[in-house]
Amino acid sequence: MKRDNLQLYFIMGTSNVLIQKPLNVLEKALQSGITMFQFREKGPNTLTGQAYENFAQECQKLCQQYNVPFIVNDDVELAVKLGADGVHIGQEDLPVSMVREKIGSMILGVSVHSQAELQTALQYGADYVGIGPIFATSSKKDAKPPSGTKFLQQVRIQYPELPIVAIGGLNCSNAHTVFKAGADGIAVISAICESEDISNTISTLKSFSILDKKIK
Ligand code: TZP
Ligand code: MG
Repeated sequence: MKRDNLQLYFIMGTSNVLIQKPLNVLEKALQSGITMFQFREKGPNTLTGQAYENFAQECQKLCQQYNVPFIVNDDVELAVKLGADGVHIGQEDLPVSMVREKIGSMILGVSVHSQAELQTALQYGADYVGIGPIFATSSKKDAKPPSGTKFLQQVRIQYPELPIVAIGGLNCSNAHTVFKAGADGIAVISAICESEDISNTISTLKSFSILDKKIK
Protein backbone atom coordinates (compact mmCIF):
# COMPACT_ATOMS: atom_id res chain seq x y z
CA MET A 1 0.00 0.00 0.00
CA LYS A 2 0.97 3.64 -0.42
CA ARG A 3 0.85 6.33 2.24
CA ASP A 4 -1.48 8.22 -0.10
CA ASN A 5 -4.15 5.55 0.37
CA LEU A 6 -4.66 6.78 3.93
CA GLN A 7 -5.56 10.37 2.98
CA LEU A 8 -9.26 9.96 3.69
CA TYR A 9 -10.09 6.61 5.23
CA PHE A 10 -13.83 6.08 5.70
CA ILE A 11 -15.05 3.57 8.30
CA MET A 12 -18.67 2.42 8.37
CA GLY A 13 -21.10 -0.19 9.64
CA THR A 14 -24.89 -0.24 9.61
CA SER A 15 -25.14 1.23 13.14
CA ASN A 16 -23.27 4.37 12.08
CA VAL A 17 -25.90 5.39 9.54
CA LEU A 18 -29.28 6.39 10.91
CA ILE A 19 -31.31 8.10 8.21
CA GLN A 20 -29.95 7.05 4.84
CA LYS A 21 -29.14 3.58 3.54
CA PRO A 22 -25.56 2.55 4.45
CA LEU A 23 -24.72 1.45 0.89
CA ASN A 24 -25.93 4.81 -0.46
CA VAL A 25 -23.67 6.61 2.00
CA LEU A 26 -20.73 4.44 0.96
CA GLU A 27 -21.38 5.00 -2.74
CA LYS A 28 -21.64 8.76 -2.26
CA ALA A 29 -18.39 8.71 -0.26
CA LEU A 30 -16.66 6.71 -3.00
CA GLN A 31 -17.91 9.10 -5.66
CA SER A 32 -16.67 12.01 -3.58
CA GLY A 33 -13.13 10.72 -3.24
CA ILE A 34 -12.49 8.60 -0.15
CA THR A 35 -9.17 6.80 -0.57
CA MET A 36 -9.71 3.72 1.63
CA PHE A 37 -12.72 2.00 3.22
CA GLN A 38 -13.05 -0.08 6.38
CA PHE A 39 -16.00 -2.39 6.94
CA ARG A 40 -16.67 -2.20 10.70
CA GLU A 41 -19.94 -3.87 11.67
CA LYS A 42 -20.05 -3.19 15.41
CA GLY A 43 -22.40 -1.71 18.00
CA PRO A 44 -26.15 -2.01 18.58
CA ASN A 45 -28.35 -4.08 16.22
CA THR A 46 -25.51 -5.15 13.99
CA LEU A 47 -25.99 -7.65 11.22
CA THR A 48 -25.03 -11.27 11.81
CA GLY A 49 -24.68 -14.47 9.82
CA GLN A 50 -25.47 -14.39 6.12
CA ALA A 51 -26.83 -10.82 6.24
CA TYR A 52 -23.51 -9.65 7.71
CA GLU A 53 -21.54 -11.43 5.03
CA ASN A 54 -23.79 -10.20 2.22
CA PHE A 55 -23.52 -6.61 3.39
CA ALA A 56 -19.73 -6.88 3.56
CA GLN A 57 -19.69 -8.26 0.03
CA GLU A 58 -21.88 -5.43 -1.26
CA CYS A 59 -19.53 -2.90 0.31
CA GLN A 60 -16.57 -4.70 -1.25
CA LYS A 61 -18.19 -4.68 -4.70
CA LEU A 62 -18.75 -0.94 -4.50
CA CYS A 63 -15.16 -0.33 -3.40
CA GLN A 64 -13.89 -2.41 -6.32
CA GLN A 65 -15.93 -0.30 -8.74
CA TYR A 66 -14.14 2.80 -7.49
CA ASN A 67 -10.76 1.13 -7.10
CA VAL A 68 -10.63 1.89 -3.38
CA PRO A 69 -9.04 -0.65 -0.98
CA PHE A 70 -11.61 -2.63 1.04
CA ILE A 71 -10.39 -3.34 4.57
CA VAL A 72 -12.18 -5.52 7.14
CA ASN A 73 -12.13 -4.58 10.83
CA ASP A 74 -11.24 -7.42 13.24
CA ASP A 75 -12.76 -10.31 11.32
CA VAL A 76 -9.78 -12.05 9.75
CA GLU A 77 -11.83 -15.05 8.62
CA LEU A 78 -14.24 -12.83 6.71
CA ALA A 79 -11.39 -10.89 5.12
CA VAL A 80 -9.77 -14.09 3.86
CA LYS A 81 -13.09 -15.55 2.70
CA LEU A 82 -13.99 -12.45 0.68
CA GLY A 83 -10.47 -11.82 -0.58
CA ALA A 84 -10.44 -8.35 0.98
CA ASP A 85 -7.58 -5.96 0.38
CA GLY A 86 -6.71 -5.94 4.05
CA VAL A 87 -7.53 -6.22 7.72
CA HIS A 88 -7.46 -3.69 10.55
CA ILE A 89 -6.97 -4.89 14.12
CA GLY A 90 -6.83 -3.30 17.54
CA GLN A 91 -5.03 -4.40 20.67
CA GLU A 92 -7.96 -6.59 21.83
CA ASP A 93 -7.93 -8.66 18.65
CA LEU A 94 -5.71 -11.57 17.58
CA PRO A 95 -1.97 -10.89 17.96
CA VAL A 96 -0.39 -9.07 15.03
CA SER A 97 1.95 -12.00 14.27
CA MET A 98 -0.94 -14.45 14.01
CA VAL A 99 -2.99 -12.16 11.79
CA ARG A 100 -0.04 -11.65 9.46
CA GLU A 101 0.32 -15.40 9.17
CA LYS A 102 -3.36 -15.81 8.27
CA ILE A 103 -3.61 -13.01 5.70
CA GLY A 104 -0.32 -13.36 3.84
CA SER A 105 0.46 -10.20 1.90
CA MET A 106 -2.86 -8.40 2.44
CA ILE A 107 -2.70 -4.90 3.94
CA LEU A 108 -2.44 -5.05 7.74
CA GLY A 109 -3.37 -2.02 9.83
CA VAL A 110 -2.92 -1.94 13.60
CA SER A 111 -4.21 0.57 16.17
CA VAL A 112 -1.41 1.59 18.53
CA HIS A 113 -1.37 3.82 21.61
CA SER A 114 2.14 3.40 22.99
CA GLN A 115 5.74 2.71 21.99
CA ALA A 116 5.40 -0.92 23.07
CA GLU A 117 2.35 -1.47 20.87
CA LEU A 118 4.02 0.35 18.00
CA GLN A 119 7.15 -1.80 18.20
CA THR A 120 5.15 -5.03 18.20
CA ALA A 121 3.08 -3.86 15.24
CA LEU A 122 6.20 -2.98 13.25
CA GLN A 123 8.05 -6.13 14.24
CA TYR A 124 5.31 -8.30 12.80
CA GLY A 125 4.88 -6.34 9.63
CA ALA A 126 2.03 -3.87 10.04
CA ASP A 127 1.65 -1.91 6.79
CA TYR A 128 0.21 1.12 8.54
CA VAL A 129 -0.68 2.19 12.07
CA GLY A 130 -3.77 3.95 13.36
CA ILE A 131 -3.26 6.46 16.17
CA GLY A 132 -6.06 7.77 18.37
CA PRO A 133 -8.58 8.63 19.55
CA ILE A 134 -7.06 12.05 18.99
CA PHE A 135 -10.24 13.82 20.11
CA ALA A 136 -13.35 12.62 21.95
CA THR A 137 -15.49 10.27 19.90
CA SER A 138 -19.01 8.95 20.31
CA SER A 139 -18.61 6.30 17.61
CA LYS A 140 -16.64 3.82 19.74
CA LYS A 141 -18.12 3.03 23.13
CA ASP A 142 -14.94 1.52 24.60
CA ALA A 143 -12.59 4.16 23.19
CA LYS A 144 -9.61 5.22 25.27
CA PRO A 145 -9.49 8.84 26.52
CA PRO A 146 -8.52 11.36 23.80
CA SER A 147 -4.75 11.43 23.31
CA GLY A 148 -4.24 14.67 21.42
CA THR A 149 -1.49 14.79 18.80
CA LYS A 150 1.63 14.29 20.94
CA PHE A 151 2.14 10.55 20.36
CA LEU A 152 1.36 10.96 16.66
CA GLN A 153 4.00 13.67 16.39
CA GLN A 154 6.57 11.50 18.16
CA VAL A 155 5.94 8.52 15.90
CA ARG A 156 6.25 10.68 12.79
CA ILE A 157 9.62 12.03 13.93
CA GLN A 158 10.80 8.53 14.80
CA TYR A 159 9.58 6.96 11.52
CA PRO A 160 9.50 9.55 8.74
CA GLU A 161 8.23 7.05 6.14
CA LEU A 162 5.72 5.05 8.19
CA PRO A 163 2.13 5.16 6.91
CA ILE A 164 0.13 6.72 9.78
CA VAL A 165 -3.58 7.43 9.96
CA ALA A 166 -5.11 9.50 12.76
CA ILE A 167 -8.54 8.63 14.15
CA GLY A 168 -11.14 9.79 16.65
CA GLY A 169 -13.37 12.85 16.64
CA LEU A 170 -11.89 14.25 13.46
CA ASN A 171 -13.97 16.67 11.46
CA CYS A 172 -13.73 19.67 9.11
CA SER A 173 -12.81 21.98 12.00
CA ASN A 174 -9.93 20.00 13.51
CA ALA A 175 -8.51 17.71 10.80
CA HIS A 176 -5.80 20.23 9.97
CA THR A 177 -4.17 19.62 13.37
CA VAL A 178 -3.40 15.96 12.65
CA PHE A 179 -2.03 16.61 9.16
CA LYS A 180 0.18 19.24 10.77
CA ALA A 181 1.33 16.70 13.34
CA GLY A 182 2.45 14.37 10.56
CA ALA A 183 -0.46 12.07 9.77
CA ASP A 184 -0.73 10.81 6.20
CA GLY A 185 -4.45 10.75 6.56
CA ILE A 186 -7.52 10.72 8.71
CA ALA A 187 -9.95 7.94 9.49
CA VAL A 188 -13.51 9.06 10.14
CA ILE A 189 -16.92 7.61 10.90
CA SER A 190 -19.33 10.34 12.00
CA ALA A 191 -17.86 13.20 9.95
CA ILE A 192 -19.09 11.40 6.82
CA CYS A 193 -22.00 9.30 8.16
CA GLU A 194 -23.63 12.31 9.78
CA SER A 195 -22.81 14.83 7.06
CA GLU A 196 -25.64 16.59 5.28
CA ASP A 197 -23.37 17.20 2.30
CA ILE A 198 -20.97 14.28 1.97
CA SER A 199 -19.28 15.59 -1.14
CA ASN A 200 -18.51 18.95 0.45
CA THR A 201 -17.34 17.34 3.71
CA ILE A 202 -14.98 15.04 1.84
CA SER A 203 -13.42 17.76 -0.28
CA THR A 204 -12.94 19.93 2.83
CA LEU A 205 -11.35 17.09 4.82
CA LYS A 206 -9.00 16.24 1.95
CA SER A 207 -8.03 19.87 1.42
CA PHE A 208 -5.98 19.83 4.66
CA SER A 209 -3.71 17.09 3.34
CA ILE A 210 -0.45 17.96 1.68
CA LEU A 211 -1.52 15.75 -1.24
CA ASP A 212 -4.26 18.19 -2.18
CA LYS A 213 -2.06 21.19 -1.52
CA LYS A 214 0.50 19.89 -4.03
CA ILE A 215 -1.95 19.81 -6.91
CA LYS A 216 -3.54 23.18 -6.17
N1 TZP B 1 -11.11 3.89 16.97
C1 TZP B 1 -10.66 4.90 17.70
S1 TZP B 1 -11.74 6.19 17.69
C2 TZP B 1 -12.82 5.39 16.67
C3 TZP B 1 -12.32 4.14 16.37
C4 TZP B 1 -12.96 3.14 15.53
C5 TZP B 1 -14.11 5.98 16.21
C6 TZP B 1 -13.94 7.08 15.22
O1 TZP B 1 -15.20 7.61 14.87
P1 TZP B 1 -15.47 9.17 14.70
O2 TZP B 1 -16.95 9.29 14.55
O3 TZP B 1 -14.77 9.58 13.44
O4 TZP B 1 -14.95 9.85 15.92
MG1 MG C 1 -10.78 -4.35 16.87
